[in-house]
Amino acid sequence: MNNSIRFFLPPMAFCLKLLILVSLALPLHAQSIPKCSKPIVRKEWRTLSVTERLSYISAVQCLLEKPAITPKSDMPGATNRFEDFLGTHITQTEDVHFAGVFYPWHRLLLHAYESELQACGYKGAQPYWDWTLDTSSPEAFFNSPIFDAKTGFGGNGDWIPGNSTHPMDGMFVTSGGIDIPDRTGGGCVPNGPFKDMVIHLGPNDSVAYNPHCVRRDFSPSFFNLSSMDNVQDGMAATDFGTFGRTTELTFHGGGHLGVGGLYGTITDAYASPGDPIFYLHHANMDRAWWSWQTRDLKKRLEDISGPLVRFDYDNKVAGNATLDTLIHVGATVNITTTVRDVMNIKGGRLCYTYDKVY
Ligand SMILES: [Cu+2]
Repeated sequence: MNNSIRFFLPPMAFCLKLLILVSLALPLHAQSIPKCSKPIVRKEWRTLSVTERLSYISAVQCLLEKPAITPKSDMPGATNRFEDFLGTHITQTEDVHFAGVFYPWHRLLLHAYESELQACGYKGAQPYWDWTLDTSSPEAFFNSPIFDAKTGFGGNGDWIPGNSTHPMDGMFVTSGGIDIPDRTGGGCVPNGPFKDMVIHLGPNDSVAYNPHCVRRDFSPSFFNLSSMDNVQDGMAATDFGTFGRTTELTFHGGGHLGVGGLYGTITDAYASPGDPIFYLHHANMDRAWWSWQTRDLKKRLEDISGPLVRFDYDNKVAGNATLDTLIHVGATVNITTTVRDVMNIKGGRLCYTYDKVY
């Protein structure tokens, strides 16, 4: 064998091996990770046509009519498909709030909920509620199209007196002891497609069978936490840890406490997904995270931190979440995956986008 051939052969063998490897790997790869070529587009509630809004509402009602899938042994109170999602939030609340997985976990939950709405015949994407359009005045907030009695989720509850230390007899304080000085309601959803809607899980961390109505208790000063100023403040964060920790308290808190006040369902840290508006609020949370990510996408598709144990911001108990940290949504879908899998809304298992970013 002359020198030139000897030189030639090993690379040749290597190339062949590579070719075989690549041809074996390609179809597998293509199968497991579908390409996201046509992402569905999430839009702001009021920009949907009336027909689109009504079809979203019917899909939520469809979830309320389908039987629960979660075994009664896990969640005795879960009575319908909507409450499978409520239950998965209740049982994981302490692991997924004030922790690094707050944003990734809720992204996964929303994706699962959106898929379930589509299984109910809904053709669109999960809409979001851009609260910054409604924070200019209390009137703007109260009259937001999201609360419309025909094409929205209904409005504020009737006035119920009381405060966190002296609630009215028989009333449960959902705010976790926070007092809400300018609250205005507290009663059951008074009108619209979800008038007097009943949920069977909660309040708080209970998954026992406990039928009670969904309540609203509008509180304008808390709602102001969801202002554009606070959104811009969040956008200015240069690392995910700061972004997540700050905004969970500001515009995240605004949507929850502003609509839920002292007695409202969406104020409840555990049972907040009992109010269907929760999903529009959290779609906007997700949009805020995506807005922040797109401002330096390459870097921020991999930027994750924040404590594994809630409130453990100094890592005295455990470390921080990483791309390999596992997140889980039970209920109907039963997905367990890594944070990495939900970092990109147009890759991996996710395939959606937003019409606009902050
Ligand atoms: Cu939550």
